[in-house]
Amino acid sequence: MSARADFSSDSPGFGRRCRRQDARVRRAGFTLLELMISVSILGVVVIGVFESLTRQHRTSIVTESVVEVQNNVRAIASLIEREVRMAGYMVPDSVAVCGVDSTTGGDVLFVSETEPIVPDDARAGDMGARMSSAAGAWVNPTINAAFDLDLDSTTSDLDADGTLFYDNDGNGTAEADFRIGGGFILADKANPHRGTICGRVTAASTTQLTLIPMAGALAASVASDAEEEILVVPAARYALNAAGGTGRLERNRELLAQGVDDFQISYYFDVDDDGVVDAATAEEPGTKDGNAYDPANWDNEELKEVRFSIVVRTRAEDQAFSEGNFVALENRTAPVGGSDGFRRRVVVGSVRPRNVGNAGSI
Ligand SMILES: [Ca+2]
Ligand SMILES: [Ca+2]
Ligand SMILES: [Ca+2]
Ligand SMILES: [Ca+2]
Repeated sequence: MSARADFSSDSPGFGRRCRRQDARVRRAGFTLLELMISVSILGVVVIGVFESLTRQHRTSIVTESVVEVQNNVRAIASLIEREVRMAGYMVPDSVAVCGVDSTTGGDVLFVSETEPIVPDDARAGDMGARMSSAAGAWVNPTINAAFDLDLDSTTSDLDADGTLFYDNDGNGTAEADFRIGGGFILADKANPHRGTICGRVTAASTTQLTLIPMAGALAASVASDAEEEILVVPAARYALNAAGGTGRLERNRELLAQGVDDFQISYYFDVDDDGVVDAATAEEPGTKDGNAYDPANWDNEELKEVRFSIVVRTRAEDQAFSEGNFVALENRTAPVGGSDGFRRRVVVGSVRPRNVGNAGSI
C-alpha cells in the first residue's frame, strides 16, 4: 500500500520533480534570437514615440510663438488705430497727421497728440503753438537739419489752462507741451493747402522749439491766401528703429514691439471733393500703385483715411520652415534674399480720423 503510493503520480515526490522541471523551463526565458527581435521592435517603437513627441513639441513651440506674435501685433494695432482716429482732436485739420514715406525701409507716422490737451477749453479746434510774429515770414527749413522756431509764448500752453504736460529735464516740473524725442507737425493754419511739415523735437520751452524736419514743406503763398498763421503741435511719432537689426517699433522713442519687419503707411484723400477717393496716383499716396507720399503736396482738410500695415515675425527662426520670406506691403520693395526661417504675421488697419475734414462722408 505504501510502495504503490510512492510511485503514484499524485504522490508529493512526483509533484515536486515536475515543478522543478517547469521552473527550469521558465528560467531558460527567451532565446538570443527572440531577445534580439524584441529589442529591435522596442527600438522601432521608442524611435517612433520620440519622433512623434519631438514633432509635437516643435508644433507647440511654433504655435506658441505665432500666437505670441499675433497677440502683440493686435495690441499695437489697436493702440495706433485709436490714436489715428483721434488725429486732429482740438487742433486744426492741417496738423492732424503727417509722415515720412519710404520704399526701402519703414515709414514714419506722425499723429497729433491729445495728451497735453484738456478737452473742455474754448480754443477747441484751434489749439497749437504759434510762430512768434517777430519771426517774420515763413522760410522752409532744410530737411534733416535742426532749426529753431520762436514761439508766441501765450499759445505754447496748448489749452491755455496754466499747466504744461512734459517734464523733459526730469526736475519734477513740466516746462513744455512738446516732448523731446517726440514729434511735431507744422502748417499754415490760415492756408492748409500749403502742405505740412513734420519731424522730431530736440529742445522745447514755452518760447522756442528746436526741431529737425524729416519731411514736407509749405508751398509759397498765393495772392488769394489769407495772412499766414504758422502753427505747430506735438505729435506722436511712430517709427521703426532698425538699430541692432531687431526691428523695434517705437512711439516717441519708447518701445512698442520687437521683431517688426516693416511699418507702412498710406493715405487716402478726396482732393476734387467728389466724395470718392479716386485713382491711386491722384489721391492715394503711399499705396502700392500710388505716388510716394510727400506731406508738402497735401491738404489734410481733404484727408479721408489712413492705412497702416505692420509686419511682425516670430522671435526665433524655424530652420525647417522654407517660406519665411519678407512680406512687402504698400510701396515697400522687398530686400533681396530667400527664406530666413521666420514666420510672419501681418496686421493692416484702416482708420478714418473722426476729427478731420468731413470724415465719414465717403
Ligand atoms: Ca512707404
Ligand atoms: Ca495745458
Ligand atoms: Ca522740468
Ligand atoms: Ca476724389
